[in-house]
Amino acid sequence: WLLNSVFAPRTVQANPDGSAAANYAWLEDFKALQRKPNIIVIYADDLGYGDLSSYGATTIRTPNIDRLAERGTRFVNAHAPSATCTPSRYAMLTGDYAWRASGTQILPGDAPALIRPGKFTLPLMLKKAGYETGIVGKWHLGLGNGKVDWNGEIAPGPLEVGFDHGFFMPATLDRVPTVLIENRRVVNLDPSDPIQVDYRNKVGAEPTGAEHPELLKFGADPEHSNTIVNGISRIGYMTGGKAARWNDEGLSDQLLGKAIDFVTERKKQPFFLYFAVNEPHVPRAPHPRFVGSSGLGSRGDAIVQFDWTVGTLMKKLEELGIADDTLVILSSDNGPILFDGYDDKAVERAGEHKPAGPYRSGKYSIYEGGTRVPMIVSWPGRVRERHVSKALIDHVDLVASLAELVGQPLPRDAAVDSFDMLAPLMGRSERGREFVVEDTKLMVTTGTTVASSGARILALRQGDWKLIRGSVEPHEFHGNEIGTLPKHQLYNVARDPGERENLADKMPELTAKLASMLDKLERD
Ligand code: NG6
Ligand code: CA
Repeated sequence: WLLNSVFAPRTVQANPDGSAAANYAWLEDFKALQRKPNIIVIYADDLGYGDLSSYGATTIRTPNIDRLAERGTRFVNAHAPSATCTPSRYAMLTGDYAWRASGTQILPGDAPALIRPGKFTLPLMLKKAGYETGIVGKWHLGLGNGKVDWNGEIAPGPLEVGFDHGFFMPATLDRVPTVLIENRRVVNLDPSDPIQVDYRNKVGAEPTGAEHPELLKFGADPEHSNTIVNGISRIGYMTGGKAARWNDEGLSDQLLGKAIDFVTERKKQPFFLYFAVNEPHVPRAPHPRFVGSSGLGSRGDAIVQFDWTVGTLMKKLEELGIADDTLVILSSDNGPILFDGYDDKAVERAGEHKPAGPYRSGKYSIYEGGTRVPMIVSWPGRVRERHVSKALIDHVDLVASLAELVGQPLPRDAAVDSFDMLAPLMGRSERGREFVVEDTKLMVTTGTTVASSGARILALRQGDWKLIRGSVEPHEFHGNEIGTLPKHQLYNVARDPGERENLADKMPELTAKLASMLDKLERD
């Protein structure tokens, strides 16, 4: 039964009562709509399953996101495709799991474009359906063809893989260059102060965190102790581009402003906005008006800032009269982490707060905490309201599901891991995927930086069962267990959400069956 259901064709599934046709009346309904819905994907960075009050957080309050959940469907079994940023975003945007491709580990800020022009992507598909597409925020999928010239045209990048507009950061908050790019150019670049970036050797004469810790707003580990920008030492060295550097405390407002401009200018046409916010990724430097707002230090304050951002954007949609025409999907690229390189007291201030909720570990981990993330979908009058869905779903499914929504065919051999989950996404069916593959990589040091370029660790979720493929001795990174063991692990995540009772020895047959299923999935 396992194998048959896994390899079932990528078709729309009937509801449990079998009444597929009747259940699809709503789909026919909105296919007949004159206007296709706008689509906004709000993708948080390192936000955990337990970080929102609608997901059980009691210390942090997130009223704006909770309201979105009340007006829509809240998923409790949703997965980011991977336990770190680059592979999750790669999978979400292409519909292919990252482990099928090479080079899909956490990228340095000067890495070449990972999604090559010509590859089928979510924004490309939506463009074909008449959407204007934009990204605002974190890219972290590489730029250019090798050596990027930050002072010239930067391509390929988002514009070469389906986005009409881009206002984005090359990589992460903690990586150089700490500048924003609009379409193909660095914003506010003064040609007489050119940017140079190097991930191995120091460039220019600017102080580093390692040399001048007294210049820092907060301390950092050796990997985060290179060039200091805005009182924060980063991963990698840069010089020049002084006028172009972002201000961490104001960045969130700046990105929100761009997101608001994007939707305002396009309120008459269907648009797709990928709003990739940074909260609560390190370094956490929220705007002063949020400092102290959570009682949990800067990580909690960053989450409150994110909540406010979501509320402000939603209010704008209402003011523009397009709230009812806009499908909003809010989720996170991977699970949570408290300490991730900066001494911001996130661990000490966490108190009783459980960033991964009931799940084990968080970012970087193959345990549920690594990829089980909050996911909220809302579209007033269309997506079921006040609904909690247990459907198993993965961000890799957005491509096929949204293609179904806008009536676009998927080319053969494209988006191979993406299933049409439109019915569950709309809160109309509890039947999600038959299986999900969870993914991470071991963190290793290459040169002076640490990246997830080690062994790939995979797990298979099938119904309530989870097999973690045997790999290496236990590892941990920044206090999060990676979840590796030399032998396979088997858990029942419904009865044992914390993955404490390894049933592999007790249930060797199921273990072997799931392991061979995972092998087959990987091969095909
Ligand atoms: C790691 C960084 C970490 C973070 C992560 C990427 C070190 C020691 N740690 O390499 O701070 O930037 O990469 O996070 O360098 S992610 O959410 O974009 O995947
Ligand atoms: Ca992340």
